[in-house]
Amino acid sequence: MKKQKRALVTGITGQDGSYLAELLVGKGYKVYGLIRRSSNDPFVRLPELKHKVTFLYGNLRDIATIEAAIDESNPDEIYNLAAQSDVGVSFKCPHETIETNYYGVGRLVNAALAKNPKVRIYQASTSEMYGKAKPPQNETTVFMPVSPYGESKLRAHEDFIVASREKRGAFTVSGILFNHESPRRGEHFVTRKITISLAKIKLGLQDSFELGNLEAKRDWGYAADYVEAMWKMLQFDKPEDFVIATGESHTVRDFVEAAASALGMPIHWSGKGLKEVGKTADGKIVIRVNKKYYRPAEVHYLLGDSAKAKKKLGWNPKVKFGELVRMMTETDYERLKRGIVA
Ligand code: NAP
Ligand code: F7E
Repeated sequence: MKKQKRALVTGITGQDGSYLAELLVGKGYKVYGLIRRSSNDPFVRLPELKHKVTFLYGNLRDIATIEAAIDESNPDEIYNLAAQSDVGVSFKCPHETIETNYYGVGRLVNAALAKNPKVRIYQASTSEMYGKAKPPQNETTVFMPVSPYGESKLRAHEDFIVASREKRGAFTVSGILFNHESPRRGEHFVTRKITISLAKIKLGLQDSFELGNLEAKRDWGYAADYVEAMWKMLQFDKPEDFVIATGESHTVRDFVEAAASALGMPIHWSGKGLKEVGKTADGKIVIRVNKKYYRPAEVHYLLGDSAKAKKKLGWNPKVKFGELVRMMTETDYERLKRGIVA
């Protein structure tokens, strides 16, 4: 009989963690998830899955808990999804960001390789590492991060993922994932903020909301497609890094317009810069621009080229921008209509 594979997933209570846990459980893995004492009840909305995952208390900032989780789970594969993942917050909390996203990765990788040098490790790297680099960005593009978040992820990628692979022969890989979203996306990220706010406005539960930079361009894909790529990277015959993206880029403004259209409530813009507003057909102001949501340094244009993943992993995004925006907007509208807050 084939041995049941064992996976340890950090960040399992996050957006990607929940989709990845579903995928791995579906593939017959024994799944362990690292959770913090302060984490929300994991999988409150996925009760069936909750009973199929073994949760272990731990924190990437605490080496003893990492070692204990590795001992107990004895994993064949580790997916490190845990992070202080909010780029805007990273400017305000650089220490916490670096502690978790840089030193935390070092603790996990070193402890895992000390226990089992053959363990396969996936690191959640990011398109934020490209920063100012000219689009389209792929595996050969030079990284130019502009935020503490991007910097922390880049340092972890180079010092622990690439270095362990090249100097120790370890199976350590980075998925350089561009933005990916879903109805499970955290509410402080711009896509979910937009879909929740517009759905509330449509239902008469809110009058208006504020945004920052409307011109930033992102390559937005669907999280469930992206966790499949993570798994494929750890099944590949060699440890290599891969860019995962849709190859389409849209502005924040495009996202607002598509979400508003999905609700049958088109937005008309007027004014410029910080004075710009978005109005509904009856002239009611529903969107304002507020400097508070601008970042000290912005990544203006991300557009990923995932030709390598397509060729070597056979990975393709199934859901593109239009369908993603509709899915997120309709899900939030239906939830709010039934009185479910998030
Ligand atoms: P997310 O929803 O913000 O989830 C982050 C997870 O990390 C949560 O489960 C959180 O646990 C956990 N965490 C935070 N600090 C921790 C610590 N010190 N110790 C242990 N766990 C900790 O993020 P996501 O969107 O699923 O993203 C998953 C990973 O991919 C992250 O590393 C992110 O940086 C990276 N990434 C995301 C994207 C994207 O577009 N989504 C793109 C590229 C890369 P609590 O529940 O306890 O807070
Ligand atoms: O911002 C602009 C903001 O916070 C997207 C994380 O998953 O993807 C994510 O990072 C854009 C930025 O995501 C608001 O300035 C305008 O240009 O949704 P976001 P992000 O910063 O791209 C990468 C790949 C990751 O790795 C990260 O973990 O939208 N923007 N107005 C706003 N952003 C927010 N959050 N809120 C606003 O009101």
